[in-house]
Amino acid sequence: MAVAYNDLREFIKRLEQEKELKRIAVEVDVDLEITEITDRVSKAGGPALLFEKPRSAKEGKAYSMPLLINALGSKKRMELALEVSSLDDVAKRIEDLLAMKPPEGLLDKVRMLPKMAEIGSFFPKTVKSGPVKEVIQREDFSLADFPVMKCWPQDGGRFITWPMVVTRSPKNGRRNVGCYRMQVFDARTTGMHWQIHKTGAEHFRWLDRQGKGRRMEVAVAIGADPVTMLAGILPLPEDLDEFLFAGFLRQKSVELVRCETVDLEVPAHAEMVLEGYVDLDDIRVEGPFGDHTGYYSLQDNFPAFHLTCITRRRNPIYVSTIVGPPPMEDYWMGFAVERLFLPLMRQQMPEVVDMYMPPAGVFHNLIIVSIRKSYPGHARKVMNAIWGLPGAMFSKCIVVVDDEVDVHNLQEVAWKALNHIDPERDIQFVLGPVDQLEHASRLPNFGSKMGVDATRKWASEGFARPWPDEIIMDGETRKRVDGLWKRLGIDLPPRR
Ligand SMILES: Cc1cc2nc3c(=O)[nH]c(=O)nc-3n(C[C@H](O)[C@H](O)[C@H](O)COP(=O)(O)O)c2cc1C
Ligand SMILES: [Mn+2]
Repeated sequence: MAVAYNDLREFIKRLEQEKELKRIAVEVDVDLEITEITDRVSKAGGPALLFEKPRSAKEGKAYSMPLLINALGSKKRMELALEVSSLDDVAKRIEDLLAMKPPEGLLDKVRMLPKMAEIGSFFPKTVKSGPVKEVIQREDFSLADFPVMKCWPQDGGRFITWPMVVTRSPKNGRRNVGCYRMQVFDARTTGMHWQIHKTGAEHFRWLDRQGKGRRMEVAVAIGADPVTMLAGILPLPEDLDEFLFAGFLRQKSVELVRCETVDLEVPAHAEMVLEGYVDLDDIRVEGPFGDHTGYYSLQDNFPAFHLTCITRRRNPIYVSTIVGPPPMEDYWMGFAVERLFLPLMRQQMPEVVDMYMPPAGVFHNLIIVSIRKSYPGHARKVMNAIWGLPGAMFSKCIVVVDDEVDVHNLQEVAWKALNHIDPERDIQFVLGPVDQLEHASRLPNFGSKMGVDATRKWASEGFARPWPDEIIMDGETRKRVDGLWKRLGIDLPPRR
């Protein structure tokens, strides 16, 4: 196993060695141009891009810091980030961790020690200082110095798209890290787009519930080792610290430093950190913004984030990402979520064999799950359980198929699912919370979801008719035809 990347720079170096990064020396505008270039590269499966000379014609500005984008936008780069040859290797580690039982006898406890020590060694470590403190700006700073992109034509402004937003729960003091976009309002104020279901929003509600103050401290890190950056987007259970999870994933603690003006810790090796606060009395209109769905998310109210200090490296690298019509970089983030969370899902539902979220479904619109069916109504139990999981709760359509179906083969899924359903009987609608980005639901954040039981139906489910066999040619005939194939002179490979 390789040694974890300490910071973004080590990852960039690795990407360059692997020919997975292209430096762009030409001046390119942060208004729309970077998006158009990155979108083309992204759709073609191209490399990460390091724009060395971002500029803004509108502001009449050449930025002093480069902009990295599409850093995790391929399977290969995601594997490089996690330092594995396949994401299933990480899934396996998570599975092993989950398989740990609480020790029963003394002998068990002794046996557990090495494993516990290993996990203990992944806890975030607070250190005295780090590169993110090379420059500390308490007075003289402005977001106008950062190459923040306007991504799409109808966007309401410039958006910081890959922040690691750190908050602490006013209820229990637990830390959370989430990636919530931030619209730049002015030199020292941004929006804080934590959606209603997300942990940052819950922390903010606790501030209100407790009634002890109107402000909540927030710290925002931009650019770090790739696993820490990824951890901010993972739909972890609310009370699980993303920095701890990042430490587990990279097999090395995340080093943290204390902020200057707020009581929070941030990655010591980050490229830059924005410190500040949100205020219950300062809620503003945010958006619109060209979003994951391939549509604009409309204007809505979100808290304003007030900056009190910026700390950074001497020559920081700004990290951005774009979302929009799929597939884009975020598809690969979703892919990582899918692979890493399969073991977590299986812990609660061992019957789940595999799952797939196709790019066109933009994470939450479609999830296909294969199960080993064991009892009547089993597919519906699985749907209901998925609608209760963090993240997956938003799944608008869930299609459940039998274990022999390859969920990654959409042709096979459609063929079998469409054959197996009696629509009125096998489709179930439920009402519940929907993703805040959902634009078709009857109300914001509330709407219906659909589960399709595409498993083979059983007599114990009231299906009294015989279920036909799937058509499969017998092995003998196949072998004979394989033998004949060359002589037939048909210009095709011998097997489909
Ligand atoms: C590129 C990207 C941008 C995102 N932007 C937002 C956002 O603006 N608001 C939001 O609530 N979630 C956004 N998300 C999803 C959250 O990061 C994700 O739900 C995460 O699990 C939230 O962390 P939490 O569960 O600790 O709240 C984004 C995800 C990605 C990959
Ligand atoms: Mn979280």
